[in-house]
Amino acid sequence: MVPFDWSDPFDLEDQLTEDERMICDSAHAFAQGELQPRVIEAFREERDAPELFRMMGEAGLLGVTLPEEYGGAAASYVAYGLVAREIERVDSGYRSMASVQSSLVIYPILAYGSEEQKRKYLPGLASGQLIGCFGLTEPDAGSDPGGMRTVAKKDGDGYVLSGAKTWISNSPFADVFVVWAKSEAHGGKIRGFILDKGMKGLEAPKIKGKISLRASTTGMIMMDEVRVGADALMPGGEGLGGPFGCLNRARYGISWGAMGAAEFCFHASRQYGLDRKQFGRPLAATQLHQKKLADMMVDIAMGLQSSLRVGRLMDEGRFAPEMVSMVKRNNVGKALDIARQARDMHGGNGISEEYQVIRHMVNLETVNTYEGAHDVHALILGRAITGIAAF
Ligand code: TGC
Ligand code: FAD
Repeated sequence: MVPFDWSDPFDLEDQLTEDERMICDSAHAFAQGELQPRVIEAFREERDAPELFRMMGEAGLLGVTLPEEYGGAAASYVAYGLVAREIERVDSGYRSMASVQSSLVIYPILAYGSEEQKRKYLPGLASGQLIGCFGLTEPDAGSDPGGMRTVAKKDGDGYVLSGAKTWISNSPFADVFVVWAKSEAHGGKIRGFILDKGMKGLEAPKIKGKISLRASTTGMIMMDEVRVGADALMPGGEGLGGPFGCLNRARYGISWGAMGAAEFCFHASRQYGLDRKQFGRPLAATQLHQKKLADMMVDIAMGLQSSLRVGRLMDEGRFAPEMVSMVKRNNVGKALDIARQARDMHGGNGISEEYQVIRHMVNLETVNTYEGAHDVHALILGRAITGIAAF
């Protein structure tokens, strides 16, 4: 028998490699040392923070799985998940910035880009000197990206792109735009293009007034006949499988990240219950408080184990997208429940920015919607179970 550790019930630490533990420790130190001190004000002021990309790059938190020859750390997908967990323990918006850069910009360029595109963009993206964004969602095509209207028309050797993307993380200050469009020259199939900031006809206005994810910048991508050379087209990744290949990685990372946010809320609720006395005893001495903590601990431990399993399978090239839907949907849904409970368990203090649980709660509302809404993942799983698409 071993002593029980409520903060790591299944000894996750023991299941990590030495490298993964080191990456996790350095992500934890960076997140607590650099991100935690600025997040409350950043969220309150809805502050743009492009400088964080260089800082995250220097700390080795971008392009974690990218091969070293392109400036990455060539580490495992489990290590990538651990980084997401540590960043989101502070704020889902900061994790969003990092996961878009790593899974939605670095990954497609690595997987679908030409050698020239890889050499041009990947080292700068991994170091955070370049900031990337990923344009899939449109005003009339969210859960159904196959309904996108953005088109790429042939123009001599190159293409002309027209259309609008919305709800795009990082876009207002991005240097590199990975944009998905229906290409007339490829039978109307979806293809990925890499656009550069400053191209004529390319604008990326900020979406203001978010009540959630306020520490991360979100915008649109407006393309009014943007002319690009043939070298802007990524040779690989034809059809919806192109963007979905990236989403598999990002959704997997989110499954870890959401558990980081949940752990923050769980630990804060535990401490609050031990410190706060009502009716002559700590709240933690009441059965209801203990039951809520027990539910949180169990859901987090189960969620982390399932993400670890999917990460190991991803590292072995043996994962199925449905596995990713399971962990994204489950872990974000549980994290949102945990954050809502934590908000309640803090009483009036729970609505104060100082206690931070309400910030996690409103952030997780976005996380539950983006990268495939909670119910859309249920439909992906329902299709896998029944063979019938019910979208
Ligand atoms: P469907 O018929 O299912 O598939 C069309 C083609 O795509 C392939 N495919 C996948 N390939 C790899 N991985 C996956 N997960 C895949 N899912 C589908 C599929 O094999 C097929 O290929 P082919 O060659 O036969 O054509 O497509 P559908 O149109 O019926 O799609 C339905 C559904 C619900 C699965 C899909 O549309 C969906 O997942 N919707 C959710 C949209 C979404 O997740 N958007 C995310 C936007 S990016 C974002 O939110 C970033 S936030 C980041 C941050 O800030 O952290
Ligand atoms: P809709 O698709 O209109 O869905 C609305 C509701 O209807 C949801 O509850 C959904 O579950 C439900 N629903 C939809 N279809 C069905 C169905 N068939 N059956 C039953 N229920 C259904 N996108 C990017 O491309 N890049 C980004 O960087 C990015 N960052 C984002 C950052 C933020 C802060 C936010 C909020 C979003 C971001 N998104 C990004 C967009 C995100 O992926 C979409 O918001 C998401 O896919 C849902 O699309 P939608 O908002 O159009 O909702």
